[in-house]
Amino acid sequence: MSFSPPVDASGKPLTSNEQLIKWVANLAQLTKPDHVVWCNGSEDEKKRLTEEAVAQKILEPLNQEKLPGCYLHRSNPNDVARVEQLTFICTPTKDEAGPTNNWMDPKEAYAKLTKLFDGSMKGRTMYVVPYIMGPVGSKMSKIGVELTDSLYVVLNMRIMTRMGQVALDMLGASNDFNRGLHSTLDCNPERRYICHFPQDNTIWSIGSGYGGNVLLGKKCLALRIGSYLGKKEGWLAEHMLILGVESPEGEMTYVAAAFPSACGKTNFAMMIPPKRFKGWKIWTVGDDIAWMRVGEDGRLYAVNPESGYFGVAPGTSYDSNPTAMKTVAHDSIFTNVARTPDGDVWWEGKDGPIPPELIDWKGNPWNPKSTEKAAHPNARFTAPATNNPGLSRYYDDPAGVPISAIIFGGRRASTVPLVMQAFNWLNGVFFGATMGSETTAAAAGKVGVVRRDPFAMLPFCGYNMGEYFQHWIEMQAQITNPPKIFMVNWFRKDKAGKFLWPGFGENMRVLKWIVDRARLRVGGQETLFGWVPKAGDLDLSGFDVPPERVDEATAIDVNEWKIELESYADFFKSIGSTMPRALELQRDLLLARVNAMKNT
Ligand code: GTP
Ligand code: SPV
Ligand code: MN
Repeated sequence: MSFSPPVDASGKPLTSNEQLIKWVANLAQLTKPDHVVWCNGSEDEKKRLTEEAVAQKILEPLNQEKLPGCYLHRSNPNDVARVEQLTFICTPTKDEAGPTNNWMDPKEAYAKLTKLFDGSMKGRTMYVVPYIMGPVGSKMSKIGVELTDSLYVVLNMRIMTRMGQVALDMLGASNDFNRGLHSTLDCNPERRYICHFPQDNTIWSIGSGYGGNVLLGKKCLALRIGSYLGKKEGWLAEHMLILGVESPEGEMTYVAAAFPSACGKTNFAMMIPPKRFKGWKIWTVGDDIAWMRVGEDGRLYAVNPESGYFGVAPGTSYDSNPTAMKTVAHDSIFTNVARTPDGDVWWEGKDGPIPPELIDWKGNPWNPKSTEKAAHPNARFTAPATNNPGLSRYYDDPAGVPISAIIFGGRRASTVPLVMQAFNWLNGVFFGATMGSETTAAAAGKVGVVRRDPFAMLPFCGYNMGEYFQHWIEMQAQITNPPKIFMVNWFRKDKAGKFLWPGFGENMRVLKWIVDRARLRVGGQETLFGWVPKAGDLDLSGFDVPPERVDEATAIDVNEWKIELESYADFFKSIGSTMPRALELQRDLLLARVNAMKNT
């Protein structure tokens, strides 16, 4: 069998990169596929692979009149989310991975996975998927090649990354590419491992076919390996959306925001401002990941390494996120959603009446009396960024966009107010480092438990979390023109357990204050913990929420904060010797202020 790339009509091979060809050959010898297929990213190839996926029942065509170019995929029911307990950082020492990551010795990991990969592609095809994370030709971009035996992965990678010939051309003869290997094997959780080898720029993933476990450009390269490279090379790889806010006068302000998985990044990045904000427009640069470097003017510039959205379907509707609904209307892949008898898609929280009958995400008949959900709570759509009617025209700019504000936000039923601005960079890093959030369906495990999720990076930081905090602190020296830093919470609840703040488009009211603060043109009230909007600073005109609910959403309860600050102690201690003293002192300072307050 030939492991070499095929030639085009003129006899020119896709690539003559010897290191790449040799590496593919070695891993093909290990995994023993029947065929090796190099992907060039062309339309013809997409058509052919889609037909194959349909023939193999990996994809099910949806109603091509209602949803042109759209397909449904049902994953194995045991394989519906990222698996954090099976995700490993394989560094020479355990300390390099740090206390928040699962660690495996690289030798042991390679040995264990080599056994599993041996012959894992027998009877199957190995696809060679070259891809770029980031705009073509940008010095911020990185190249990866994923070897996979899953057509679902290939077709998703085609949407989520700049895939094919374009990547091989950018790579040229260089050996600097991420080496990704993936095999679905028998999709058995007992044989499921997602292993990262930062020192080798290598990712091996086996035993899963789902999302962040297998689309190796996304969380594995763009965040885990990316954060490691960022530390080494002096930049930031973050779990952040990037959006541009355009005012009616045409002023553009770029904002990056880190919210944990399934906590509102896609929705915020595609927000439609309410009527009151006539003439305001939100442009999406990215909805999940930001790579940020300091520019010559001392500002932080961000690119979105991805070229598509792997977004949460449940809760997405014309009411909550019309931009997303338009984005997924064609050429999209739906995973684990329900299907209507006429080949449309459905999920909990979609517009309109609940259909009387459906095929649920597992492929079983469903009706409104069924006790189970029709779509899996972590059901997703994969859609090309270019489908997005609100796509920023700078989304593809190799230079990135200049960031004026960074926002941290979690899903918190209490304590954390609607919005607060940090006093300074270090205080902002403290906001990021102490972020807490209730767990969601984006990862396997119990949902709704508050856990610390620093920078929304707990599952995605590829090295020691304490050193990551230190990296953020040290970046200040480089960023002479820094963005302002904020904390938000869209998820605070009243005593009856109802959200106090309507969220979604109404978040524009908060964003407007953030933009005005970043541009130093609106007031704020100093509190013990940060700056908050003064009465009247938040634009609440045309808002149908009673003022007392807004007060409750924005309130800061010193007693709750005392408990909150005290709760950081265990977390900081768990980071161990790498925990930056400067952040511990931030906590001590705030606690001292709380205590002083209580004594007066
Ligand atoms: P990942 O793709 O997992 O990283 O998630 P994400 O951060 O992009 O989250 P997404 O925007 O997909 O939102 C996840 C869930 O949060 C959806 O079910 C939304 O309905 C809900 N959500 C998003 N924004 C808001 C908001 O402002 N308020 C409330 N209450 N819910 C929201
Ligand atoms: C997340 O969990 O943060 C996601 C989905 O964006 S996944 O690609 O599965 O990581
Ligand atoms: Mn995410």
